[in-house]
Amino acid sequence: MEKVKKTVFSGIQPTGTVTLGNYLGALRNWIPLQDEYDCIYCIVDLHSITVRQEPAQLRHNAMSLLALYLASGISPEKSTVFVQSHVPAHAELAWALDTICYIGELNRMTQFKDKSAKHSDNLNMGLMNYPVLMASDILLYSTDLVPIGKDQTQHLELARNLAERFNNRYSPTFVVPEGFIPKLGAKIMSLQNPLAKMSKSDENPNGFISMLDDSDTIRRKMRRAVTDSDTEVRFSEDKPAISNLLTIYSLCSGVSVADAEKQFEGAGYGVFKDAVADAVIATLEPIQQRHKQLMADKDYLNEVLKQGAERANRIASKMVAKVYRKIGFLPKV
Ligand code: AQP
Repeated sequence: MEKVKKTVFSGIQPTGTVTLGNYLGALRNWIPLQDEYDCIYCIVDLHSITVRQEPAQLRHNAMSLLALYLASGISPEKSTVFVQSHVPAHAELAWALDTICYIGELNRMTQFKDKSAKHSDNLNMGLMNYPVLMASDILLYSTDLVPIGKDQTQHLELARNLAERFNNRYSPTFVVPEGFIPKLGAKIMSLQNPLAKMSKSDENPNGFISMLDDSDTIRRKMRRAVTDSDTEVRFSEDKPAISNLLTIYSLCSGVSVADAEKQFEGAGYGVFKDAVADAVIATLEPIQQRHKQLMADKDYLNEVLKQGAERANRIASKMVAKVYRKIGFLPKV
């Protein structure tokens, strides 16, 4: 049966507090899609344990991330919002996909190489398997479109390959998904190292702005942000630090990069950084207020999760049953 609306799937890991990078590169772009698509937004907690997590902190992070989704404008009436571990089909399909994914494909993944280097004391199978679980997340829901930051393009490509491989080996089953990467903000860089992406698990908190940082902290981190050698506020490849700040400024203020360059001509970095801080604060403050209210209403948040899990389970369990049947497993009696 033809779908009336196309399906969107995306998720964020509850590995810490979502950064401005996650927001500008991903979360923010999810909001307008809700009117046009069937959107499924997941808190991908199964992914998060590929790196060691403290249980109480993980529980808190997952709930706080849900509140951030809603505070940012995700509507549980329009979209399906749920926690990955509440839907067993994610792990069930991942196992089947594992058996058609080659070790060499996973060994090549940049994120695996980066995270292996960072967590050499915990080189677990999950870390390597991460992209297969992500493929499962996406393929379970016959997803057409996956809004992601640039860092996830390699993983999405694997999901497409696995979908095609399964379809060819058995029969057409999965939709082959397309990525949706924003033109501006697809890779927000660290404030301390403009050659590395802004990451919520960065050991140096000055490298990222958390969506829940208060205004003083945001201003302080912005003032400490590294800059490039001259004093010109200009977007260019040889000015990665200022180009990153211009991207943040443009996305938060709505002023185009070209207009911002004119606006800060001859102004110097100090004035520019303060203006970037103002724009970020103005963007995050209303979200933070709604987040605070939502966190005080756990009954509501739990109800959202319950309904989201029911909806997601209905779709996902059917897909797993179909896949298992095609593979040749005995049907349940
Ligand atoms: N710096 C970034 N700029 C733009 N987009 C970004 N994303 C992540 N960092 C940036 C996008 O955010 C979504 C959710 O990411 P995730 O939490 O699932 O995992 P990640 O990509 O590994 O993000 P982090 O912040 O770096 O998490 P940790 O530190 O735990 O590994 C994705 O769509 C991602 O592209």
